[in-house]
Amino acid sequence: MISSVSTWATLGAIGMILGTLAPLWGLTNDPERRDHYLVLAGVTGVAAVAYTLMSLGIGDVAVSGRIVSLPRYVDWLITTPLILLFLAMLGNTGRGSLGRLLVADITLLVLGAVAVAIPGRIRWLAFAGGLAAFGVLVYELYVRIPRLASFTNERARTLFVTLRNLTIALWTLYPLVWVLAPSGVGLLTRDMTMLVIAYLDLISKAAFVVLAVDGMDALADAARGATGADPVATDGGDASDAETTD
Ligand code: RET
Repeated sequence: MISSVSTWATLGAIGMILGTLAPLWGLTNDPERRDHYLVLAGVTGVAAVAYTLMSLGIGDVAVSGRIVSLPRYVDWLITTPLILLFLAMLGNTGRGSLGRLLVADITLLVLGAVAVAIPGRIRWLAFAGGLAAFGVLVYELYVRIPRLASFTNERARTLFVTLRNLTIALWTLYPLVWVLAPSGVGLLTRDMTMLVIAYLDLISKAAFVVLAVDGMDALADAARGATGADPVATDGGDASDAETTD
């Protein structure tokens, strides 16, 4: 019998493949923004491979009495940095900001993996550390980047805010699912966890990528100077400025 874990994973793979078509289209039709499209194609492309492996049951390992899909963690380790890289590229915030985002991201994922791997209550400490790193990431995306960013035009700023809000809202649900899943208190079965995570992954990756490709003409406008040549400094452009209102 086909397990529903593999059914949900197959549907996830199909969704990610479809999501990859949009940036591939962009690569051929809008070569000037090649780097942006490559990052976006990487997000759904890597996830498509991970979901294909998961649908075949490849990379499942048993740790502390629980089955963990390695392709899922490897996928997250590659694609969440790419999502953050894309957001940082939109804001032109430079390496410092990107570095802080990536360190927070990798820290929370590693602590999440450690929390799954170690038995007993101590793993909740690792989980709490992951939550703290997530707090740093949200602060950077929500407070610091809007202050430091210089968007090429107003539409690029709107695209950033939309994608940033989508990212924060969806990513907040992952630790919640982690707690409910077999990794945490075990209220959700493995099947249900795969369904919920596949659904979350599809929105946070495929929908993110499609929205991003759809908004790329904002950057094309800026390059053509169609909407005014001056970069738009959003909330001042200096980290010492007053609070942002985004
Ligand atoms: C864990 C547990 C430790 C604490 C936190 C977590 C958050 C994970 C997140 C994952 C996002 C994944 C995405 C995948 C896209 O396909 C590791 C569950 C905070 C935010 C966006």
